[in-house]
Amino acid sequence: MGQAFRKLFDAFFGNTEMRVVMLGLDAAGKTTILYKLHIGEVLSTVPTIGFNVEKVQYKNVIFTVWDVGGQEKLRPLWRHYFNNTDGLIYVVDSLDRERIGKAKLEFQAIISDPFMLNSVILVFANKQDMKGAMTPMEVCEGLGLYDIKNRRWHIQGTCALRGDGLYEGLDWLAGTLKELKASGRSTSVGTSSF
Ligand SMILES: Nc1nc2c(ncn2[C@@H]2O[C@H](COP(=O)(O)OP(=O)(O)OP(=O)(O)O)[C@@H](O)[C@H]2O)c(=O)[nH]1
Ligand SMILES: [Mg+2]
Repeated sequence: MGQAFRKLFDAFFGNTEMRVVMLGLDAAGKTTILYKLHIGEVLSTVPTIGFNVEKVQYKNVIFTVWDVGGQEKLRPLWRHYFNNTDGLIYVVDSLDRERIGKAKLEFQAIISDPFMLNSVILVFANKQDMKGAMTPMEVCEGLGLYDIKNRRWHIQGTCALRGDGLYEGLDWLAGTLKELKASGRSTSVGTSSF
């Protein structure tokens, strides 16, 4: 579809495009989530070196989702994906209690970056299918979400393998981004799905 026609088509059907960056420590489940959303299937993944990017249509929102490798040596590259980002999806391996402190440090660094100050924050507390996983509330506390001021955030428990919670998360993201775009302002309300 030509670009002008695409814009007309989107305007007519009320489609909105949103750029979302998905980050989190290695093995949190980012690539699994991306392809579960994009093709509806669980692909066998290898650690991402660099990034994957796919468009995901949900209702009348077209999300361009950037999934960036989370290994320690790759994390300095995350900031190159920050510009023009409407939303952050931060994925946490809820089974990884040992690294929740590390996950918090990286998370706090992302959300305080000047290029990320306007992005809304969706946290996926992933791997909820695993026995012994932290609950979304524990992940919430672990990341320090309650201390966030003047930002829109939401936490959602997910199981990427089954797809549980993923669309609920996108629903919140779409609704919140549309609301903010319509009002031209942001508010400091956090919500959770425990
Ligand atoms: N049990 C369980 N395993 C999951 C879930 N989501 C992902 N995994 C597994 O976790 C492992 C890592 O998943 P990836 O999607 O490759 O992780 P990633 O966040 O992309 O990792 P990097 O690319 O290294 O940053 C894979 O073996 C997945 O099958 C989940 O919800 N439950
Ligand atoms: Mg990956």
